[in-house]
Amino acid sequence: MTIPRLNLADNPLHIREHFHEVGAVVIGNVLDPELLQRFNNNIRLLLHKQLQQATADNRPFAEDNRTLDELFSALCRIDRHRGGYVYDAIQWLPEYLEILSTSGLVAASRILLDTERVISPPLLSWVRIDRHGEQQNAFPWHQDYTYNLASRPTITAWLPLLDITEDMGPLTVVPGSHNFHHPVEVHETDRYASITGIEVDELEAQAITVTPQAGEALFFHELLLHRSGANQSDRARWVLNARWASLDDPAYTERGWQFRKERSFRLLRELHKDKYKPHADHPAVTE
Ligand SMILES: O=C(O)CCC(=O)C(=O)O
Repeated sequence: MTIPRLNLADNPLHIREHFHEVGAVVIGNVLDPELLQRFNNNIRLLLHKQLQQATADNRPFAEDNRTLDELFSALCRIDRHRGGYVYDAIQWLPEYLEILSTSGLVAASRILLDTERVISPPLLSWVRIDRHGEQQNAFPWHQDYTYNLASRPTITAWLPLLDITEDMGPLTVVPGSHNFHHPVEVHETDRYASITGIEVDELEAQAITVTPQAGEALFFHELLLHRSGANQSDRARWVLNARWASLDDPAYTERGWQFRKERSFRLLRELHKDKYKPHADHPAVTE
């Protein structure tokens, strides 16, 4: 099974059918190239400003011809913390909000969730910048239901800001794996829940990597099994991760559209009682 590559202009029924069968689709032209360019350019400006502070380089932004990735790499080499400031501030750029609110992402989410009424809880979306050697931020095999916790289902859009190549560690997924809801074992102080009922070797044998290009988006179901790849290249992997939920889920409305805001697994315990297993060394908190 492969991941279908479709287009926003395709028949919505056809797009939805593929999504239900495979659990994931790549949809092209979801992002206006001019908007993407403006976004990337303003991230360059953030990087340029941090570099100016960190060095004696006073050249004006208009004369700084370094690419987005060259600037990030230069900044992280000088001061990794400053790279972190940019990471946070990206989400405050107007173009970031513009992408979430006006792009084809909204249209595609409506098609995939089969409703006109979609919502994107802001703290569930972010831009990932994965550099070679920074594997601590890589996600092991998981299903997103553990972290999203908005409507059932919530979908993820994985949208590269720059083209992705195989050596950048693209997302690795198991097509068709969204039909099984795996329990998780949770150690409340851990960052990630551990998925259970999987054989990693078997998953690896069925897994494929997906390399959508800038302007395309990989959409996937909250139960699709996937993991991060390891970036082996000398460039960073720039990806916007957005989540979309449906307002047609009465249980989501009933709890006031709460979603997972903090590292805690409280909401997971409440919403997926039958899937939540406390880790043997650390009994579940009962508040
Ligand atoms: O981009 C990645 O490496 C992981 C993203 C992911 O697993 C997710 O957003 O659920």
